[in-house]
Amino acid sequence: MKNLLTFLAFVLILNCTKTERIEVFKEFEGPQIQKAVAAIHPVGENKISGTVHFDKTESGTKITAQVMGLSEGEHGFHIHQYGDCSAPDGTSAGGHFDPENMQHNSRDAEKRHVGDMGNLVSEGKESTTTLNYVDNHIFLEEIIGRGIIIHAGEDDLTSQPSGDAGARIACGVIGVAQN
Ligand SMILES: [Cu+2]
Ligand SMILES: [Zn+2]
Repeated sequence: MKNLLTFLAFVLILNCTKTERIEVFKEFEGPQIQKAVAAIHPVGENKISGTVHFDKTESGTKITAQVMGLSEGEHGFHIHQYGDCSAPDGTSAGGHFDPENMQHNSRDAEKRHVGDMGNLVSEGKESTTTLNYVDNHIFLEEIIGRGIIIHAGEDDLTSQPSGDAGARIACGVIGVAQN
């Protein structure tokens, strides 16, 4: 009996290696994501290119979009559910990214789809369209791997479920960027 207890105590000591495994898992935890980026590619015959950067800051996620080739006017600009630009019309990106089951709205609204970034406002195909703002609904950890879609028309910020912004003319996938 005494030998058995000694044996069990020995087994318990051996099991201490479990804490070492936990240490190893801690070391393999993914890096803290500070920045993400999506390269924008044309859908179909459109000639659109650009980048959208997402930077984690104290006040929220800083969004910096630079897009070339947009026709003059407003173009709906959203994060869509899937990082899948494979369909010829961009529909593989799914609907607006909406993890909280909200209504479509403007980027300034308190209740909105997380993916609602409003419109890009272009001065014409020859100019670079930019958008810079800080977003308090978008968190890097939940948008990595999802899609960016730019639309042919204006997001009216009210129509459901997606602002009636028309066809999808550009698409990108959000990935981890170098810090
Ligand atoms: Cu969209
Ligand atoms: Zn929406």
